Amino acid sequence: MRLSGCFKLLTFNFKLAVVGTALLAFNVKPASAAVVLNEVVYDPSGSDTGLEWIELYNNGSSAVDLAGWTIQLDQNGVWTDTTTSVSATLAGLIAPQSFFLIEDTQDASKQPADLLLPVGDTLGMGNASSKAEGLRLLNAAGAEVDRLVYGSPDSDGIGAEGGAGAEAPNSTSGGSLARVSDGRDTQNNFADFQSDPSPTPREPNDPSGLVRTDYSGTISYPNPFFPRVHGTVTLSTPERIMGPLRDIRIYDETGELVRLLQAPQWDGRNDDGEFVASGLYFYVVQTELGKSRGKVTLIR
Ligand SMILES: [Ca+2]
Ligand SMILES: [Ca+2]
Ligand SMILES: [Ca+2]
Ligand SMILES: [Ca+2]
Repeated sequence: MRLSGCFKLLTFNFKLAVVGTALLAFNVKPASAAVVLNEVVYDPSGSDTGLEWIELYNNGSSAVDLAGWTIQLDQNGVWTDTTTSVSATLAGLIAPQSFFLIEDTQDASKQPADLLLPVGDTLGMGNASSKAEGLRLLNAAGAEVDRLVYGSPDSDGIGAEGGAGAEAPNSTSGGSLARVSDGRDTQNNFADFQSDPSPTPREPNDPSGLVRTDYSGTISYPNPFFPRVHGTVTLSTPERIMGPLRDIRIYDETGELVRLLQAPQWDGRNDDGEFVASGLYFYVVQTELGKSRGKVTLIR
C-alpha cells in the first residue's frame, strides 16, 4: 500500500515537472486529489432538465473507487447535498488516466454514461445567468478534492479556486466548461477552464480547438514571418468558416496561449506587448461558423 502510494506520487511529480512549475502546489495534495472535475455541461441547449452532465478525470496512476464520493452544488453560497435534486452520490471505479461520465439520463450526451442518476433526480446545476455558481467534488471521507466556480460576479462569496475574480468563464448554451487540458489543475478556475462550444463527453478536452480543428484552407502570409521586417503577419480565415470573427488565439509549441487577437493580423507580440521568441506558432481562428487552425514560423 505504502509502496504503491509512493510510486503514484513519483509518477505524479514527474508529470508535474513536465507540465511546469506552476503546479508545485500539487505536491502536498493527497492522492485523492488525482480525481478532478474535468468538464461540465450545465446549460444544455433548450430545457436543461435531464440533459446535464459532469465528466471526471483521474490524473493518478491507480484506479479510484468513487463509492461514497459526492458532488455538491452551492445554493446561494451554501454547499448542500441535502436534497436529491442538488446532489449526486457516486459509485463505481474510475481507472487511471481515464474519464468518468455522470449524466441525468442516458441520452444526455452522445457517450454512454458511467453513472446515471436515479430516475427523477437531476443534476440541476445553475446557469450563472446573473451570478456565479459552483460545484465541488468530495471524497468518501467528506473532504473536498476539487471545486469549480463559474460565472460572475461571485456575489454569494462561494469562493473560486484562485480566489475572488478567478471564477471560470460562463459557458455558452449547449457548450461546456472544460479544463484546458485533461486533469490539469493549477487551483485557479479561470486559468484552468475554458468555454467549449463543442463538448467532449468521455473524450479528451480540446477547448482551444488545437487538436481537433484542421489546417485546410488556413494560410499565414508572410511565412516565415520576420516581425521587424514585415510588421505584421496576416492569418487568413478559410472559406468554409468565413463569417464574423470571434477571436484568434496564438499558441507556442508547448500549447501555452501567447496572444488573443480580435483581428486577423499579428505583430509578433504576446498579450504583455513583448516580442515572442523565434519559433513555430499555432493559431486557432474562431468565427461564428466554426474553428480552423494554422501555423506560422516567426523569426526575430
Ligand atoms: Ca442548468
Ligand atoms: Ca438551457
Ligand atoms: Ca482543483
Ligand atoms: Ca472531455
